[in-house]
Order: sequence, then structure tokens, then C-alpha cells
Amino acid sequence: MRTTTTTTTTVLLLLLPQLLCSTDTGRSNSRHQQSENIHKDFSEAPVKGHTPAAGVKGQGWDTCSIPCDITVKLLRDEKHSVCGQLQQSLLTFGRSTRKLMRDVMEEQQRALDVLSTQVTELMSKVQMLSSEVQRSNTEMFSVKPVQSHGRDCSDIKDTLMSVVPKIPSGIYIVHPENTDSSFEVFCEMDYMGGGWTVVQRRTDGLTDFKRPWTDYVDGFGNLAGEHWLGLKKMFYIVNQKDTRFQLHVALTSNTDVTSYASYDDFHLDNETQFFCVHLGRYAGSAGDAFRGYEQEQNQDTAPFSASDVDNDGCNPSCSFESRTVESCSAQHNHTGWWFNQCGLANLNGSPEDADQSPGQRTHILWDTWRQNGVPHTIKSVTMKIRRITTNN
Ligand SMILES: [Ca+2]
Repeated sequence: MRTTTTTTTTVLLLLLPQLLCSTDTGRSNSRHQQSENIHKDFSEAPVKGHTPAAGVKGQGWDTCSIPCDITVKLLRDEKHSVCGQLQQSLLTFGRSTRKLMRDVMEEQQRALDVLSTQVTELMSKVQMLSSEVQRSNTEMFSVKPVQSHGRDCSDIKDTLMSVVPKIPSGIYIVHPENTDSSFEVFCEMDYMGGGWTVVQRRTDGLTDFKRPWTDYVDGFGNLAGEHWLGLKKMFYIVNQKDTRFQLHVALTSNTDVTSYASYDDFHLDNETQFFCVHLGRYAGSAGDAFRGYEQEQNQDTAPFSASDVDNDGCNPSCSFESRTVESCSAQHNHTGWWFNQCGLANLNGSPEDADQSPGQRTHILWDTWRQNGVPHTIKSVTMKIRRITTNN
């Protein structure tokens, strides 16, 4: 009897849903037989709370001999057990998933670290190569001055072209006619036929052009890079006898557009007249900013001014753009130039893009070179001179 009871309990645990609320009608089939029948009828189990349909006969279904309250308790216990197992499985699954994600992320981080290190190494190699190229370029132009004297770069070119097939650009020593002065200049021998003496170059903003009068008179900077040759040296070159010099202004915008302005009779008065500039006729694509649009903007024949020497034509002050200006040099970043009521040209401004002081003109200015009515932002400029007649 005990064996029979144990077997029944086991079957009940397995097949609890089928046994819900079956009623005991006293049929006397053996319980083993009942279990077998239940197994057979598994797929046709009655719905909880309902007796089997009256028409279902011959399938061995009989009412349950276990009281309902015990059945419910067994069901509840089974449910709790299954729920517990499910929760446990979910926790285990969650832990596994988190660990997996952590592993994947750590793996990705390691890969990123490796890539980042490689990028850093590459960047430092590029920087090293770049500075190497820059250094070799500088060395190429900074070699000892060619010991070939001439009166100016045009004269040197004319002398050398008969003896060497190609004359290199670089630093040469010149000795202008009727002076006791020899000095170094940068000669451009490749540009537009060569023979150009560079008198000003602004390219990277690394040289300070906020200078007093004496610096603009004597010159400053690095001849192979940014520099101002000096008013006195310019004067010596362009005032030689039987010569006439062309001034060529080569401009490059920050979008790498190029343009130029050319003047066919560039010369200066002497220092007692503050090196007044004379230009001759204009030709070019950048417009005649030296003369501007109106007479009061005309810098032709204007004397030179610097931060400490004021010949700017604003006496005591000029007024434009609702501003009162006493010193054009101060208005133009304390640079030197042939200002005339400031005007529309100052090639000694900064190549930097942004005008950092509102109302100030700190950048390289050539106002007549415009696109859609707006002046180009100029990132580099070179002023160079060349003889256009050697004797007449
Ligand atoms: Ca003034």
C-alpha cells in the first residue's frame, strides 16, 4: 500500500496540470491503471476547474482521487520550485552576459590602445620628417653667401648667365654702385626670368614686424625667410645711376589663390625725406592698392612711418569707419609703411587669418584685391625689385 502511494505522488508531481480539480466519483479502477490512462491522455488534459466532457469515453479518464487542497499545494510547491530554478538560471545568464561584455570591451580597449600608440608613433615620425625637410630647405637657402659680387641681383644674373647654365636662388652679396656699402640680399633667380632682389617677405608670421624706425631703416629678419631688407639698402639699390627698377608684389591668399601688382619705376627719396616712395605705372591682377580708389588714399610719394616716427598724414588725426586714428602705425599693428591717412596697402601686416583686435588692421592689407566685393585674406607676400633698363 505504501509503495502504491509513493508511485502515485511521483506521477502527480510530473503531471500536476492534468490533475487539477478532478473529482472523485468513486470509480474503482486501480490507481496504476489511472496513471497509465493519464499518460495516454496527456494531450487531452481537462481545463482546470472543469470535469472532463461527458462525451469523452473509452479513453480511461476518471476523476481524481486526490483532494483538491492537496493538489493545489503540490502545484504551488512545484511552481515555486520552477520559479526558483528560473531565477537562478536568469542570474547565472546575467552574470555570464556581463562577463562576456566586459571581456569584449576590454579586448576592444586593448586594440584601441595599440592603434592609438601606432598613430602617435606615426605622427611623431611625420613631424620629424617635416622638420627634417624644413631644416634642409633652410640650409639650402642659408648656405654661406655666394661670393659673387654684383651691384644687385639683376646685375649678378647678367654676369653669371654667361658662365653658368643655371643660376641658383639664394643669398648673394651685393655692392650697389656709388656706395661704400656691401650687404647680403636674397636673389630669386627662378621666378619670372630671375634677377629679382627680394626687399620684403612675409610668409609665416614668425618674425616680429612691430619695429621702431631704425629697424625699418637698417632691415631685420632672416633673408632666407621673413625679412625686411631695410630702407637704406633699398635706397642704395634703386638709386644707382642709369637704372630703373620694377617693383613686383606677389600675393597668395589663404585659399592659395595668387595675384600680383607691378610698378615700373620704383625708387625712394633719401633718409632726410623719410624715404618717400615713388612707384611709376601700375600693372597686375591685384589692383593698385598703393594708390587706392581716392586721392586721399594715395600712398604714392608718401614718406615712411614707423611706430615711433609719424609721417602718416593724420595730423592730428584721421577719421574713418567712425573711428579717430592718430597713428596709422598703431592702427596697423605697430608696423612700418608708407602710410597716407593710412590708405589701402600695408604689406608688413600679419599673415595670420584672424583680425584679433576689432577695428584694428593687423593683417597683411592689399584692399583692392577682392573676391565678390570682399578683400582676400592674404597669407603670404613677397616684394621684389628688378632692373628694367640697365643703361639709357
Ligand atoms: Ca599721425
